[in-house]
Amino acid sequence: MTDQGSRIKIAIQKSGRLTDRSLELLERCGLKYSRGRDQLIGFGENMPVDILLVRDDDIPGLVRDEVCDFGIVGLNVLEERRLQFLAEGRDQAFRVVRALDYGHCHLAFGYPEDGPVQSLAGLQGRRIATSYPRIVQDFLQREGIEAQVIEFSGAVEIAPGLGRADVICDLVSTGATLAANRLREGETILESQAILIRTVREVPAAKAEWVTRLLQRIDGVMQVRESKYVMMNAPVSALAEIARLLPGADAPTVIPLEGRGDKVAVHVVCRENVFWETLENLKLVGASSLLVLPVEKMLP
Ligand code: PRT
Ligand code: ZN
Repeated sequence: MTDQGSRIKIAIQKSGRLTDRSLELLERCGLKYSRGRDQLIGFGENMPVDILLVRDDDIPGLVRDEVCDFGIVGLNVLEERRLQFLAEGRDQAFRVVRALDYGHCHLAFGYPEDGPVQSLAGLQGRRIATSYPRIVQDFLQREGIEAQVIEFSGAVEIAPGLGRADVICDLVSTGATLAANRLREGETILESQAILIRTVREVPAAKAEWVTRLLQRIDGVMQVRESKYVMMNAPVSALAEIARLLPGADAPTVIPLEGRGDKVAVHVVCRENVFWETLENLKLVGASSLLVLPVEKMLP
């Protein structure tokens, strides 16, 4: 596993909001790694996969330049970089593989509570502070609004208070930061979450097998998050009704119960969470001895 040409490199955020969940995802795919002394690389010990720990803003470029085969980054960063690369004449810099369902937030306007601008209609000719100038400019252009976009690399929410902008456009998750700065949340221009990207070119043949395995494992990890294994006893006559009641269920396994006449054991994987109401409804159609178990791993 020392041949660099056959090792898959994945760029993730070094220290920030996406770091823990990204490492957890790779660990749940079975990856065991040791960190180098500089802490910038996690060397895979049991799979030919290495992790590069970098600033999130650098991840799209590392994948575009094929320094890394994969990257995990917020859609907000990805979209901002995509527009930048497009302006530089590179329309295909990376491919989106999967939305990973963590790191959820949205890019929205924030209007000073007692300011003159309270909606898109008032933006014409105003100053907008943001860390995502290209996404905002792109949105304004599509809406036919002419406004001055001022780039801030951080602390965007204090720009109106400093007199540097009339309005902001920033990431929001709980809304607490906007409220603390007396800003009212306005229109959302982008819904974001962590995204897995890969190089435009196919990986070399030496890596292909492990790439396939890794992607399958990522799918498996994502599927089991909500999946449940449900077991119950039930009358044969209730099988159709049971299948209808179970959310996202695969074809159930039906096992005869020794000496129990028309009763069978039903085992089924549900790809959505199973709530108490569902169990109560199953009981109403004749099911008994209901058991719901979490699913640890899954491979289609
Ligand atoms: O050092 P590096 O450049 O790698 O990190 P960073 O500081 O640029 O990014 P980081 O770690 O703050 O966020 C990484 C990614 O997490 C972002 O690109 C988003 O995709 C995602 N994410 C999810 C968020 C938030 N939620 C979030 N709430 N990124 C930032 N915020 C900030 C927001 O900018 C604002 O300041 O949190 C504040 C608002 O939060 P609420 O809860 O008060 O609304
Ligand atoms: Zn960043």
